[in-house]
Amino acid sequence: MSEVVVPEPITVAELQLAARNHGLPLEALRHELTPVGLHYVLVHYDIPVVDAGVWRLAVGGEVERELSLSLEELRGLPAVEVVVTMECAGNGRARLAPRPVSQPWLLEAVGTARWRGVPLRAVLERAGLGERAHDVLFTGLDRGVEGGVEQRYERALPVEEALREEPLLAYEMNGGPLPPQHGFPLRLVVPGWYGMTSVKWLSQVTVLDHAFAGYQHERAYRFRSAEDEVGTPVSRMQPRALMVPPGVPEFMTRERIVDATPVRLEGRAWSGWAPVVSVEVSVDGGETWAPAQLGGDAGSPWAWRSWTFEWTPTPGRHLVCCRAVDAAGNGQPVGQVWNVGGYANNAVQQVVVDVP
Ligand SMILES: Nc1nc2c(c(=O)[nH]1)N[C@H]1C(S)=C(S)[C@@H](COP(=O)(O)O)O[C@H]1N2
Ligand SMILES: [Mo]
Repeated sequence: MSEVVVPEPITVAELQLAARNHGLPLEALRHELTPVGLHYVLVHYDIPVVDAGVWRLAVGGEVERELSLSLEELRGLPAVEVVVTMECAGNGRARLAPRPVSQPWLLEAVGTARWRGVPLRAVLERAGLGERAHDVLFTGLDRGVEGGVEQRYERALPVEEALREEPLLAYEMNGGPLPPQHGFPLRLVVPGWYGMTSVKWLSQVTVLDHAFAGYQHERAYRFRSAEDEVGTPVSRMQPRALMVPPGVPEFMTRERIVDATPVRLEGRAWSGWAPVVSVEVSVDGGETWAPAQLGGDAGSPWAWRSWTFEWTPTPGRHLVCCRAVDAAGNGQPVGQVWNVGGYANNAVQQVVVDVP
């Protein structure tokens, strides 16, 4: 039985990030929609305070008409709502050995919310895309220095991705205004993609005639097996199944204590590439697997699906695991697939269970 070990001591720098950026307590997987305060938070720099009365969204670059939209004007446009599971690309990073030093997520950098806003496409159509449009750049109000580079947080989408139906300029989360930490007053939400794409505190949308080559594209968010490689960009979420850890925890180790009576294991599973088509559970550390029962998808193809599994544990120590497969055939490795930035580590969850 191979147990999860944290290979090297956590540094103060990592702890500083971990204390600011919180995850979803795994028991909150019981909620189909994550209560706002339990949704994971990831902020590279500082959370800005924005006066919505003076804030405007600027739309410019390779467009026929530049736009400057107030929050009231955006709220006046036809709105849509979509339930979206969002996961940080660094989820699973702290389980890699050697551990890439950044926000040390274990498994909990995920959440599902109902976002309301204006389809990005509708705003781009109002502005009218120029013929040379290549990328659409999203600029946040937050600033910082990262890897020695002074910057505002910025990410871009290729025009064909930006013009898809689902990307949203969101001003509401679970029925209320965006909370400060989730991007008030407006953020991008790109269903299916890892969270770095969904720029918060949005202030500018700029249509470029070339591929954006900023820090968050060229230095960060690339799969590289060595520092000097060009690598390939991180984009959509790999499949992952997570379970609500059963029973009760031991305070320090978080290992679980479960009675020797039938227990229903439950959790959620998602993929940004295609719908999840199967979840399997192993109660022997990944030696043997059995199918879980799949449930609903929160009414949205971009949201996680619930799953359950009936288990009658025997006394002893067990390593309980779960894994998902999507309709495109993507699955989850049992072992690690290492990369420099520690992105998209979707190795299966392993929960140590003691049955007295
Ligand atoms: N402006 C801005 N947008 C941002 C970030 C940021 O630091 N600044 N972090 C990104 C990352 S890495 C993730 S995973 C998601 C997290 O969104 P959440 O905090 O609402 O869960 O926001 C993305 N958008
Ligand atoms: Mo992230």
